[in-house]
Amino acid sequence: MTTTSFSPQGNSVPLPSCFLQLKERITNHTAQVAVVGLGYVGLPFAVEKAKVGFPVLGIEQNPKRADRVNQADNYIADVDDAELKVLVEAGKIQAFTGFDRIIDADVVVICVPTPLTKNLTPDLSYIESVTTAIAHRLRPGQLISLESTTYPGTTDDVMRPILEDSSGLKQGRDFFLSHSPERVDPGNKRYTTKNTNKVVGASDSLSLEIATLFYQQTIDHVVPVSSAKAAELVKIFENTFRAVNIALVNELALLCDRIDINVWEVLDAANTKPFGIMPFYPGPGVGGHCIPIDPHYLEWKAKEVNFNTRFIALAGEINRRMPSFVRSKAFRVLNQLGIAPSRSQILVIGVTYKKDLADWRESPALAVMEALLHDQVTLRYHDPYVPSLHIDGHWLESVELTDDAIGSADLVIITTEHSSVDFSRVLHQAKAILDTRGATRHLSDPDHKVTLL
Ligand code: SAJ
Repeated sequence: MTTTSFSPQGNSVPLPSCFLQLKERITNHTAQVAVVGLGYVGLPFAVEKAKVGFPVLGIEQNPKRADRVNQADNYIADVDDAELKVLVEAGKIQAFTGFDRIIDADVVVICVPTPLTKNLTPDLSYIESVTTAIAHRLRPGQLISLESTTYPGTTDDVMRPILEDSSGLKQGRDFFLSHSPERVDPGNKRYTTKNTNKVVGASDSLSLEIATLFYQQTIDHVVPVSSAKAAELVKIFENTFRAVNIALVNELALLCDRIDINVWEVLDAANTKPFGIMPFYPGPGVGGHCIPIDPHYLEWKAKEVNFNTRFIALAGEINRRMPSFVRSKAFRVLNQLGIAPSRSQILVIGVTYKKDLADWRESPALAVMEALLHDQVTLRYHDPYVPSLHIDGHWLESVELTDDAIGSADLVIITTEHSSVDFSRVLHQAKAILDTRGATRHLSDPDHKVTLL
């Protein structure tokens, strides 16, 4: 193992001994890894590290979650129950709610939420509080790596000062700091934590080297970039790319509604082009804790240099408009049936933010349902993943999708197209359907029951 590096003047300088020790512990998988935040990013990450032999400490603020991990009671769909059980029973993964054990960690990976405030500005409170807790326990030879999606500059300009000022230690000499954005597509069975290419950035060469080495132990392909802020921007660009393209097809759906063209037929045909296009489809809006949120982190940062990221603002505006468009289209259908909305019975199918997941955070279906409830619609919903919901003072329980539940509704609105739902049966039994996901677009509809978004 090389023990020297070269200064900008070309002189050979000895590598810090703490760097060499950390490198050795990472290479032989004895490095103690701490994962802060055991959610849909942190828990799968912890499992991957423990599977190759790293001892993993989970730091989870929610005591119920920490207990469930220690009982090997899995709560993340992308984690294999049996794998977690084996690792917990072998003592390879332990969860704690406090930060005291951080001092034992050689590598600390931070996977905490980065939400927005009510006026769409970044809320770094989780990152700041976790970084402060780590800083009070920081010791030479530790690698701190932020995985949370955030604006360019968070790692270097927010975290680094907290870590250095509280500890008196110096990045790149005493401790190492990197950004490696999570790239988890919840529910994606093909791409997992292990085989999803991973970008890693750091603003000094030793931090970049040691972070790249760390991620290479469990991820097939690691992509180093020259700085933490470049890595932060990579991820924000990825999500902005999606938000803008989803907004483009949503805007196309709004136009097609005006000029009476089937937007699904147009998109399906456009996507037959073998190059230069990528499938996106309209929907009732954009949910989850990434796409509707992350681009606004960049929008906020750009404003600091008096730059208006117009695509991000416009995409957000169009995507946020979709739930009210669904409401207005539903009322148009009811009016054509001669039914006043306040006297109508509506069944909503699917309330999660996207199909085959039990996650309804920021789900556009909830915005649609809230609007319908405001209009005194008699509303029921069915979602196999969500047994009950509390919306705007209403407590609703998912109804069984019986023929009667479908047939007794004046209108069925499909807001999430779960694979477990038999949409042919829904089409057969329903009086009328507003399909916001194109789930029925390839089914025969001789009685013209379906209105597509
Ligand atoms: N949506 C549409 N039309 C589309 C695609 C998506 O309306 O053509 C909607 C979905 O229904 C959902 C929302 O947009 O409500 C977001 O869906 P998504 O799959 O783009 O986002 P997430 O949050 O489930 O996962 C994404 C990742 N997804 C993919 O790459 C396919 C990826 O962008 C990030 O790794 C991840 O967010 C993250 O953690 O940032």
